[in-house]
Amino acid sequence: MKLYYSPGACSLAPHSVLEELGVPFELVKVNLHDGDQRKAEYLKINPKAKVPALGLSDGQVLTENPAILSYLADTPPQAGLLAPVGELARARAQEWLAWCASTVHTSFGMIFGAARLVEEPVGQEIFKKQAMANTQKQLDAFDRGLDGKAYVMGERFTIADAYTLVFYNWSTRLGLRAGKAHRAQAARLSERPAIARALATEGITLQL
Ligand SMILES: N[C@@H](CCC(=O)N[C@@H](CS)C(=O)NCC(=O)O)C(=O)O
Repeated sequence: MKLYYSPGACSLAPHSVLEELGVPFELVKVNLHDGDQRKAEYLKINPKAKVPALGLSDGQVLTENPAILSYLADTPPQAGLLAPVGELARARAQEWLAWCASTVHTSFGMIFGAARLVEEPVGQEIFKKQAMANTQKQLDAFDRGLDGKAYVMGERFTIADAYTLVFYNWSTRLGLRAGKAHRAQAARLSERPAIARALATEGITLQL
C-alpha cells in the first residue's frame, strides 16, 4: 500500500494505523505548502486535491479518512482496531470518526483556510476568531467524551484514536485548549511505539 501524506496533516491518522498494523507500506509526500495537491500529477491520484489518499495494490485509490481508516482496520492482519460488523462498539467508533471528519476537521479547516475563504484582512480576522471559538467548543466536547477513558473506546486503542491525535497536535499549535483527558490520551498514544514512529517520521513533537 502507498500512503499519500503531508507532514502534520490529517494523513497522520492512517499513517499511525499503518504503523500499528505493522504491514509494509510506502509513504509518498505531498507538500501542501508548495501546493503539490493541486498539481496535475497528484490530481490524477486524488482529483479532490487532498491528503490522505491510499493507493492499493490493484491500482485503485481510496480517499477520505473514515473510509481509509475502516478499510485498514478490516484488512489483514485485522489487529482489532475496530470492532466486528454488527457490534455496537463498531458503530460507536464510526460515530467518532464521522464527528471528527464532518465537524471537528471542517472547523479546523476554517481556521487554516481563513485567508482563502475570506478576501479582505479584517474579515479574515473576524472569521478566524469565530472559527477558533467554534473549534474550541468541539475540543471541549472531545475532552468530555474522553473523560475517564484511556482511549476513545475505553481500554483499547482503535482507529478513532488515531484521528483524535491529529486534532490534539493542531490545537496546541494554534493556541487552542486541549483538555486534561485529551492531553492524557495524546500522551498515552505517543508512548505507543508505532505512533511514536509515525510522529518521528513526520517530524512532529507533541506539546504535552
Ligand atoms: N474529507 C477529507 C479531508 C481531507 C483534508 O481536508 N485534507 C487536508 C489536510 S488535513 C488537505 O489535503 N488540504 C489541502 C487543501 O485543502 O488544499 C478526509 O477526511 O480525508
